[in-house]
Amino acid sequence: MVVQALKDQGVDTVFGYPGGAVLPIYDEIFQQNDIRHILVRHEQGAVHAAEGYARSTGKPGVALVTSGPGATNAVTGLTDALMDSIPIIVLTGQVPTFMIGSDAFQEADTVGITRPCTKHNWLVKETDQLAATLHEAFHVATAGRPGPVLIDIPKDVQFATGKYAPPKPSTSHYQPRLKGDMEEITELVAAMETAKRPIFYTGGGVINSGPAASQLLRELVDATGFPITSTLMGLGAYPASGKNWLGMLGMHGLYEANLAMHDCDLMINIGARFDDRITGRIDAFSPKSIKAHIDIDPSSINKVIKADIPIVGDVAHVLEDILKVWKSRGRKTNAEAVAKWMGVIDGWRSKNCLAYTNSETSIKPQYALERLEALTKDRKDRFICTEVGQHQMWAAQFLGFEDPNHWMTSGGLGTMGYGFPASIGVQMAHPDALVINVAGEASWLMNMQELGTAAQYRLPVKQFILNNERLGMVRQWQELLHGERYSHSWSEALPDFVKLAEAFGAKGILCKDPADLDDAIMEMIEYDGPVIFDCLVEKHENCFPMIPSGKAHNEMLLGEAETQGVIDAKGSILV
Ligand SMILES: Cc1cc2nc3c(=O)[nH]c(=O)nc-3n(C[C@H](O)[C@H](O)[C@H](O)COP(=O)(O)OP(=O)(O)OC[C@H]3O[C@@H](n4cnc5c(N)ncnc54)[C@H](O)[C@@H]3O)c2cc1C
Ligand SMILES: Cc1ncc(C[n+]2csc(CCOP(=O)(O)OP(=O)(O)O)c2C)c(N)n1
Repeated sequence: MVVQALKDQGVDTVFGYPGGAVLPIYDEIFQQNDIRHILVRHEQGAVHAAEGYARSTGKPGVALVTSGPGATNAVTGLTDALMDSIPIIVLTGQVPTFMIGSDAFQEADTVGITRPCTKHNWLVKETDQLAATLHEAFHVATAGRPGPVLIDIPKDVQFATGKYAPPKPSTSHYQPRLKGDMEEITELVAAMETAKRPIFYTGGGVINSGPAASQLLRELVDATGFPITSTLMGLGAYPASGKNWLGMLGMHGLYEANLAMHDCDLMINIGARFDDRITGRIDAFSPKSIKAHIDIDPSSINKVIKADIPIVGDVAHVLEDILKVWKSRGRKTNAEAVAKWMGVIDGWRSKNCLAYTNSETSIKPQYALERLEALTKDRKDRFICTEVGQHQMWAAQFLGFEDPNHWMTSGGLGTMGYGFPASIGVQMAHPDALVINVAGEASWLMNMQELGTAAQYRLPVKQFILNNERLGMVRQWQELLHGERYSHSWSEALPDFVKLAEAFGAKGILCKDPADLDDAIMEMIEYDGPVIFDCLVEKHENCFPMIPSGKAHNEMLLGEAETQGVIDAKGSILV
């Protein structure tokens, strides 16, 4: 029933790790060829791989793990997917129903443990409920605001036989609203017609809504001429080469994007959730603007920031209606004022906030990413994953994303160890694509065991490690906010990454000289197999711009290079 339900739901790949409580399912997997099972090396890896698969395809990802430690190892991945609204289905084995509650071997209260970190979960005690529950799980994971679901299946239920019910059109009570309220949409269009300093602030919800949403967004931005910025999670929904693109906003966002958010008079939030890395100090957040908020999850609206124009609905549906209404009313904007506004933004842009001082002797992490971008940006099949830290922010700043679903990163939970298994999931879904995980050495080591998975399946994932021998983001905060007291923010026993790669049958490349970088990157790209690229970078480089936690958008720290000498003793200034 489990395998048949997965097939009927269109699943082609399952990431998993076996154990006693799931052996009947593994036995069925062995006896069929329609679904590929990828044996990871840790259950956290299975869940992140399923996330990478889901984010890069728009289809739900599936993981299969055993009871007890298998299930508890999946908790970080589930929480990660919940925070970032990623649709995944996790199947866990459970001890037989008659042993539940007896402290049986490898028993854990999986539904209890995962209740707060799933969108929904089920313990299936009756075999006849199994098929319907599996189909409902796919519906819940993907409908409305996507998220992780978990189905806990006791071993006696797995051994039993029963009647399989194929999927039918959903009769579920869970039917999220897709169409926005037309009155609110008309109010938003009226505000767009008169706005002098408008801005689109877009997020992961545009990606979640599917490719049509990105197309409609492009049409709306190009037709209105309004500037657009995006959260970390929404990169690629509007192309980085687009003329109205301001770059990412938020804590490490661009100067021009953050100041435009602060000074705008109409903020149109499309599928973003006013995360604290965006708002900074709430009482100083964009004080003079009318705020419209389009979100499929009613609980997201008014949660952090009061919406003047709340629109509950799916991004694609709402954008379609906005365009219809706006066109029917004569495609009006306050063009003169908007042109002036773009001029102001250009002034901020001229500050060149990503400028950095390059070096001929050591590799600056920004330079490494600039070269990676130059050498790979023309490849439509490029997918980028990241770990968490400075490298993640530099990747967001220095790599340009032209299409949705090509950027996989852990935003809400900020899970070190996410990127490598996620890259495995992406590569499984796109076998011929160029899949690169931009990593810090500390994050990468958190799930390094997945090198075994990459080697076993000959997955040509490229691990581009910006190795500063530091927990760089932590070290940066300690430098700027904790009096340069570097408490436990470096590792003293890093492995030789080239030997490590070779030990697993992968390729290792070491690069420490900026002059060698281009050739080394090309060698990495051209190698047909997994590669660990150990890029030794400047150890104490800081990632700017930076809005310290709890500060306002216009209290941004800039780095030395952009401030043209107007800096304080620490090499940074308050704007
Ligand atoms: C080290 C570090 C630094 C960071 N710095 C930054 C930073 O500088 N800038 C930044 O932007 N982020 C940063 N982040 C990420 C940040 O923590 C949040 O994850 C991110 O800002 C949230 O993005 P989002 O608002 O697009 O939300 P998401 O988590 O993507 O949420 C999407 C929203 O859209 C809604 N939605 C989903 N599907 C649909 C649909 N079909 N239709 C309509 N609505 C839908 C959801 O209900 C939700 O409200 C950082 C993370 C880390 C780890
Ligand atoms: C699992 C986990 N533990 C701790 C943290 C806190 N944290 C955020 S960034 C960071 C340092 C990351 O170092 P590295 O991967 O080397 O990247 P860098 O910042 O140097 O680019 C730490 C410890 C986290 N995000 N996730």
